[in-house]
Amino acid sequence: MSSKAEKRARFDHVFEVIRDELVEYFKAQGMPQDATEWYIKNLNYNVPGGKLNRGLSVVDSVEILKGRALTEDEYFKAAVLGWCVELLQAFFLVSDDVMDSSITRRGQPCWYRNEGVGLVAINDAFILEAAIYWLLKKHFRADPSYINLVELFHETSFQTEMGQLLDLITAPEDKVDLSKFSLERHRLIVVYKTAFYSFYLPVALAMYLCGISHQAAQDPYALASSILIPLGEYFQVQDDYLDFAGTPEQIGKIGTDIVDNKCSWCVNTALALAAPAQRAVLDASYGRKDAAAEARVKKVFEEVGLHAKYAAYEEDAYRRIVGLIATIPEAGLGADGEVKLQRAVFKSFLDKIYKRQK
Ligand code: DMA
Ligand code: MG
Ligand code: MG
Ligand code: MG
Repeated sequence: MSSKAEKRARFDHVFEVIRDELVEYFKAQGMPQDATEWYIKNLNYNVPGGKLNRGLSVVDSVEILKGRALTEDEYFKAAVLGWCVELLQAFFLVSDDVMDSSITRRGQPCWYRNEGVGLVAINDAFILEAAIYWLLKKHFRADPSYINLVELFHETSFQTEMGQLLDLITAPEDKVDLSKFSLERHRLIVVYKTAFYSFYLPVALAMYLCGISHQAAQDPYALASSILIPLGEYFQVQDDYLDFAGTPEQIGKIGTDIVDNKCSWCVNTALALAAPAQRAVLDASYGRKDAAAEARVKKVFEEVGLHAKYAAYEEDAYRRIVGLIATIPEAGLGADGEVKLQRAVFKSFLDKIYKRQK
């Protein structure tokens, strides 16, 4: 197997190919020079440059499922699907940063904060999403998996949008009410806003591409989901924790959850541990657009021992997910004569995020 850097370079090359295809189409529609330059800048600024965990997981999963090196064409198709997931992610992140009033992303200003962009970012997000369906049609129109791929992207987008709705209405800007928060509410938010698109989607795409079919008894997709949704929940707890504990240099973004009144893992965990005086500080200072208030909240997070709680959560989540992976039969799961779902798909994804620092 090639090194991590080689793998990434090969994957990055496919981005250039699909970007150029999209730009050619854009020009062929009669779009003038200024619009074309804007579109190229949107694609280059927002699509590559992340960790690529989601996109690379499509390729890795296809390789594991097939159990052999991919042909040039198989690799390209898996990588196109990987970039479709990264396009979906770019679409969500550009809009998420507007809604969360974020400052930086991937170590640069959020797209909407660029000179002259502002609310044009809303349309730029839509146009990133549109690219997914254009690419699926171009590269998979004749593939037996085509309709499954299209439906999966649509369903997953709907789920993510439900999650973003829950995230936003649980965090009203003008009235902070911590009694509305709970770990139950948090779980629902993170499963919908993150787990489906970040974890189930890449693996299910790989499964469809490999021709794995749904089964009435012991459906491989249901089994995959039963592992990937908890994995996604764990990933978003990491994201919440890093929003508080990570430095901007480390995570590439400035944390905004406390100021934004978010129902994050951190505040829910702190609420369960806070003494009455600490609770009073949280009630008075959480969700306030004020750096001193944010610092008081962070101090309470430190006092209640959030770092140790998180370390314990992470160990427990890891063990739990390893246990879930073991529910897959050692020989794999799937219909006779088809590619079978393998434990290694999930182990590979878990290893990508365990103890992540960014
Ligand atoms: C992430 O929520 C969910 C989506 C759909 C982007 P978030 O606001 O916690 O993400 P981030 O911390 O990256 O802004
Ligand atoms: Mg955000
Ligand atoms: Mg958000
Ligand atoms: Mg976050």
